[in-house]
Amino acid sequence: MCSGNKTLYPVQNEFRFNQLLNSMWNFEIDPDSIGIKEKWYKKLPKPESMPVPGTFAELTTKRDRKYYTGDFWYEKDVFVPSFLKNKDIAIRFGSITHRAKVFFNSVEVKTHEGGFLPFEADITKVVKLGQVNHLAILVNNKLSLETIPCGDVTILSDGRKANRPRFDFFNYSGIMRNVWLVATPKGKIIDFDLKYDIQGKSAQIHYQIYGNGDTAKVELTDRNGNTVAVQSGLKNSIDVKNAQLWSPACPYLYGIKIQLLRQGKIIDEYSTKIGIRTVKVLGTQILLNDKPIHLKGFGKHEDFTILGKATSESVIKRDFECMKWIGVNCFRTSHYPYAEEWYREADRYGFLIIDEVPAVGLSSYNFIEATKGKFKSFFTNKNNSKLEQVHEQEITEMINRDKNHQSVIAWSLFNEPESTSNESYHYFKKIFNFVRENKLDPQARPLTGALENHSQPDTDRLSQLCDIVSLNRYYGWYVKGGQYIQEAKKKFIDEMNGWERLNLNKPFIFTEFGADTLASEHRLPAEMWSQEYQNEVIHMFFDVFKQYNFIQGELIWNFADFKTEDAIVRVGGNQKGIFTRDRQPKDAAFLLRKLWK
Ligand code: GCB
Repeated sequence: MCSGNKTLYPVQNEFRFNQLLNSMWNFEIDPDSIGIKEKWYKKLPKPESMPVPGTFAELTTKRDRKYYTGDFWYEKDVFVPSFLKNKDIAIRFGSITHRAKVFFNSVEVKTHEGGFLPFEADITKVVKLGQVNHLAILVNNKLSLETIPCGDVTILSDGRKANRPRFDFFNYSGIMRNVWLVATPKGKIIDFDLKYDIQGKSAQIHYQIYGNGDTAKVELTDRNGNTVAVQSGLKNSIDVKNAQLWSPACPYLYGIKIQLLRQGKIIDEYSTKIGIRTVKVLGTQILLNDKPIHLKGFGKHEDFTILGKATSESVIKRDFECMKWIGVNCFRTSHYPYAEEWYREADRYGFLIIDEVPAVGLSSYNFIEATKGKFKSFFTNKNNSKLEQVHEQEITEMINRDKNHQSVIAWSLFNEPESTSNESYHYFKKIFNFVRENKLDPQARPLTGALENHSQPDTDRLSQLCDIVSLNRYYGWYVKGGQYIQEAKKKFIDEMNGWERLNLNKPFIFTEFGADTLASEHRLPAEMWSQEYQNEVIHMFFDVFKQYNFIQGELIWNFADFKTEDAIVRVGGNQKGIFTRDRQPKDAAFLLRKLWK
């Protein structure tokens, strides 16, 4: 069982109530961090309006606001109806980027570190029922080497702070996911674990319910709502004869209804959808329901024009429709856990997810310098114990949040950290042991992490920790691009021969490969940045993939173009998308559709 924040996705029934608080909120920046001293949590002095979910950086017309770094505040009046008396009442945030202090009726009720995972602020003791209450949140978006994602802050000549991300996506911040008022009974279901066994045509669902009742009743229903099985007890197994398994080809979902009882009386209820499936690694194969599966898909971002990283169910739907059209079965939530609505929809669509913690930028070189051989160990710096603690907290919260999604098939514990030194090995050994020894995931799904180009067969130290070895490779782009693409292919084959010789007996997947491409550019012969060149790079990679039978998947970088910081190698952001930022196909989309279908 995981420790840390436990916050089930809100549901509404006889026992539970929730109300979305999304709308225009009040907003004010606090560049001198005077808000606490001047009691801004009572009332903001000069607020402007700001959408929740939303992010100021994508909405402003001013550069200093776009890159604003530091403290800022949100404020909202919340009416809490009196029929919620005798309930536990909380405000639930889908996430706040990167850290938050929550005040309710001027009382500090919660602080939370980490910008991509949900948390609840319990307001039961301070709420005024049947009245308008005041909610205020102090947010801070500064990057540091002690938190994830990593970066630092520089001071500009006019005294303003400026974030320097050590990662290649725009550091959008604020309240970018849903916010709810939630009410739950005093005696309640706090959490539940599910585990599956499949034998031939039947399956067993092993469940454990955490809560303050003496027993539970669990009902499984089929797609049409007919009862399949009923079981009782806080910990037990349900036999399912003729089980319909969940897979990308057939994402069959059962309904599960959990009722918690105390002295024979139902005190709480929680319902959701589940799919029966198993995931294992066996030798060099990844097995879904005991059958080998080849992963085809993308590294993605939560990113869209005007929205930044703000959750939009329309974007989720469009992305998944494009992914179905192109014929993929998998994506990685590079480089942070996405909003919960992505996973709920992936369960329905049948996409497999490699769920990634925001451990990006743990390196003394950045992703471009990475190819230039600059080296200074990141993990010798004195901030590592704080970093490790935050890293572990975020892994715990991610697994806790997502463990019951059938779409999640693996956990990615890092993206491109320093990976060749003793220090990094020891740091990550602790991180991987933390997950395994504490049995954070009841289903013990495979662990992985994305390795950058320094991790060659003779230098890498982290693949030995991984159940699946994930490589990010840019042969034909950062390594020997354009007219040198043949050399790139040779180097790539040399590397893969090296891995083959090591005979790690583990599945390998490619979690990144690709080329920046402007949708406007055509060139004959192909040149870098043109659509023809993106196709050439894809052909080159697929040609090499088919030569090695331990390669079990390819997730191309990236699903769509996305916003980054300004840089001389970025034209309006990263252009490696197979779709444009507004989700229209580049030529490569038609090529991949052929290769993947
Ligand atoms: C990488 C990073 C990713 C970048 C990508 C690129 O290796 O993991 O965040 O966006 O390269 O396009 O440079």
